[in-house]
This record gives sequence, C-alpha cells and structure tokens, in this order.
Amino acid sequence: MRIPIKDVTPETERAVVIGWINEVRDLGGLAFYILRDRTGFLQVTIVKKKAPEAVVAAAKEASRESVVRVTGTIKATEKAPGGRELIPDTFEIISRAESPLPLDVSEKVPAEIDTRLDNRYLDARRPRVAAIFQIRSAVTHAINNLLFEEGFTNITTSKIVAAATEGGTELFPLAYFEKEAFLNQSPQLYKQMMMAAGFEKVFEIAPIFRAEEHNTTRHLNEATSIDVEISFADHHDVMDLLERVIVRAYTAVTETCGPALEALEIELAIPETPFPRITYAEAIDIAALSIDEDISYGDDLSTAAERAIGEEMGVHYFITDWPTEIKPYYAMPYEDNPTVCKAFDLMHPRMELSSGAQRIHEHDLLLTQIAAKGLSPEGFSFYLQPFRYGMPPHAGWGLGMDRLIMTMLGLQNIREAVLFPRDRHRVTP
Ligand code: ATP
Ligand code: AMO
Repeated sequence: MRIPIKDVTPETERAVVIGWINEVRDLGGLAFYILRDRTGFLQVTIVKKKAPEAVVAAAKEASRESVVRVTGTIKATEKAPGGRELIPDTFEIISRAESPLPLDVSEKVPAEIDTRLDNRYLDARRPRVAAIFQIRSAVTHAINNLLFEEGFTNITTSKIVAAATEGGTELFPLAYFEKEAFLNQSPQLYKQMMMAAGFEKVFEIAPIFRAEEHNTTRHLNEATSIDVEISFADHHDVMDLLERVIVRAYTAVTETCGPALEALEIELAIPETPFPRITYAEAIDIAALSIDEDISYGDDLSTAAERAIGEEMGVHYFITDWPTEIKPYYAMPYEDNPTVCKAFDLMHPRMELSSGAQRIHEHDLLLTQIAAKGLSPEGFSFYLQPFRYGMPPHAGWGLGMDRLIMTMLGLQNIREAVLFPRDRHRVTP
C-alpha cells in the first residue's frame, strides 16, 4: 500500500511511495531522486553498482516532474531531508513528464506571474503555492462553520440577471436567447429579497463579476464574495459579525494550517477586536493631513487616501457614516441627518475588504433613492415589489474572499490568491 511521504520516518522499515520527481542529482556512481507528494519530500538514493538493473534503467529514463512509484527499504540518515532515505528495489515510471518543463517547479528559476498562471497546474505543485490554497480552503470551511453555528441559511442565487445591482455600469453582457442578460455583480438584491421571505439570516459564498477595465494588483473581473444579510439588525450588529468572521478565519488558519504557514514562512497574528470604528469625516481628516492630494468631505477615498489612513490606523478598522451621496441607493440614511447613511467599509491597512450597511426597508424611500442616483425604477421592479408586502429592517455586507486571503498572507498580487484568475487580459486557463 502506498503511504504519504510525511508518514515515512527514519524508523519505517519498508515503504511504497508515489510522487513527482522534484529534483534529480546524478553524481555518476550515485544518484539522488527527490520525490514530492502533497505531504512532503523524500530522497530516493540509488547506488548504481548495488541497485537492481531495472531500477537503474527506469531511473535513468525518469525526467523531472514525472510521476513514479518506488518501493524499497528506509534507512535513517542525517544527510537527507527528514532524516531518512529510500533505497529502492522497484522504480516504475507511471507518467513521464516531457522536457523541457514550461515552468521550473523546484523554483530554482524564478518565473513571472503570467508564466505561473499560464501553467497553474505546475505552479501549484510548489508547496508554497499549494499552501495558499490549503489556507483558502480552511478559511472557507471556518466561515461556513461560524455562519452555520450562528443559525444562518446558506443560499445560492442566480449569476445570470437582467439588470445591474450596484449601479448602471461594470456589467458583462451575455447572449441569453432573445433576451438581454448579464453576469451578476453582487447577490445584493437577492439576499435582501430573502429577508422579505422571512429567512432572517442568509449567506452565500460565490463569484461576482465586474467588467471594470482596469488592471490592478487588487481587482479581478471575477471575484469570490462572502455575502451575508440579517433581519432585525443594524449596521453595528453586522460589523460585530464581520469581526467574528475575520477572527474565526485567522484563528482556524493558525490552528489547522501549521505546515502551510511554515511553507509560506508566515507567523500569523490574530487581529484583536473590537476593530476601531472611525467615521468617514474622521477618515477624510486623516487623509487630508497625510497626502498631497486635494481631498474634501464628499469625495471617494482614493487609493492614496486609503493607504495613508491605513498606515495611520495600522490594524483592521471600520469607516462608518458615509455621505449618502457616494454610497449605493440601498444604504439607510440616518433619520436625523439623511445626508449621512448607515454604511461602512471594513479596511485592512492595505485595502478595502468589505462594504456593508443597514438597508432601506421602506418602499417609498428606496424608490426615491433609486431615482436620486439616476437609475430607472423599472429595472428594479422585481426587487422593489417585496418592499410593499412586509419587509423587515435588515443589514448585511459583502466581504471579498480573495482580498481576505491576499491581506492575511501578505501576497503582493490578488491573482496569487485565486487558482484561475480572470482579469482584463486573461480568460484561460
Ligand atoms: P466600489 O464599491 O465603490 O466600486 P470597490 O468595492 O470596488 O469600490 P475598491 O475597488 O477597493 O472598492 O476601490 C477602493 C478605491 O480604490 C476606490 O475608491 C478607488 O479610489 C480606488 N480604485 C478603484 N479602481 C481603481 C483602479 N482601477 N486603479 C486605481 N485605483 C482604483
Ligand atoms: P462592494 O462592491 O464594495 O460591495 O464589494 C464587496 C467586496 O467585494 C470585493 N470586491 C472585489 N475583489 C476583487 N476584485 C474586484 N473587482 C472586486 N469588487 C469587489 C471587495 C469589496 O470590499 N453589495 C455590496 C455589499 C453589501 O453591501 O452587502 C457590494 O457588492 O473586497
């Protein structure tokens, strides 16, 4: 029976292992083959005069990154990784890799991100890359667990829609028989409609599509969004939930992803809660003092402004109480000052991670806000109708999974957090 490489110890007597050939060192009379599976590395040592002829012949044919099955005895040795080596009595090539390889898996030759993404299946053989996706998987698992523990219902909403969610722009049009259709930018309208359905607490982790033409290290055209919506809650309630989600994600990674963090050489600190909550007005003041741009109340926060405020704050923080004018139509204005709304962003010092708000639940006010944004209410009729037949007060947020992983692991490019990213120039693989 095949055993995982990590289970081969200096005390193991015999082993059958299957893996990829990570590295070959042929010293003439002696050859070393470093095998790799998803659990670790194992040195196979072939003394050509002593090894069976068939082993020597097969090993000679085996190129780097071929899949091989090797059986033999295990010897303890200080000189090999993990303090043991395998002395083979059989060596079988299961699937031979052609050479040259499109990408050097052993990382001796550095590769550009585009070459890596073009050959993602090879790139992901690297332990450091695989570690990112093990951590991403653990984060998904942890967030699912937390939300189920807190009584949420997981929903799946359509990604094919007839109109924009967040405004009129940034939509990918779709050929949908004789109708006009688009890829959805956000499950916003659907999660709100499920509040009208009485589901009370819903979440969805799914792709969102944004046809933004820019090409940055923190934007994708297809991103993964963690979306929640809660009835009978205000913006502060859902900010509290967002803190629990972030802390649970970091905690799960520190508790369950030790080897992956080691591969990435990361010591993860769990963010302390509560996260500071500063108002938009305070954020503008900080930015105005720190950057050379003209910036005043009512402006969107530029990338430079976000960075300057992030540097000042140094930890995760919320920006609350945004001008109603620069937040989406569904954000609830304060009763005593409707120019300010109950919207917030969750910020990591490097970038925005999440946006959310208490929502408008009154039909007429929502209609007014849609018109005030210059949007046409006709496109929203399916969304507006539920507000006429018993819509509870509610709040929610959308958290970018890719940015969460990117900031958690200090990745320089959001594409590193996504297996097969979609950007301005990339639709394959
Ligand atoms: P919104 O919800 O307003 O569309 P967002 O959730 O997409 O914003 P980000 O994309 O993180 O948020 O944008 C945050 C800020 O980054 C924006 O306010 C803008 O100043 C800046 N930004 C957005 N797009 C680009 C870009 N293509 N290049 C440089 N900076 C950008
Ligand atoms: P927003 O548009 O701010 O809010 O998106 C929420 C979060 O999703 C992530 N995100 C992206 N990540 C990578 N590339 C992109 N192009 C991209 N666009 C968005 C970000 C962002 O903070 N409906 C609201 C949420 C709500 O109020 O519930 C919304 O979509 O991390």
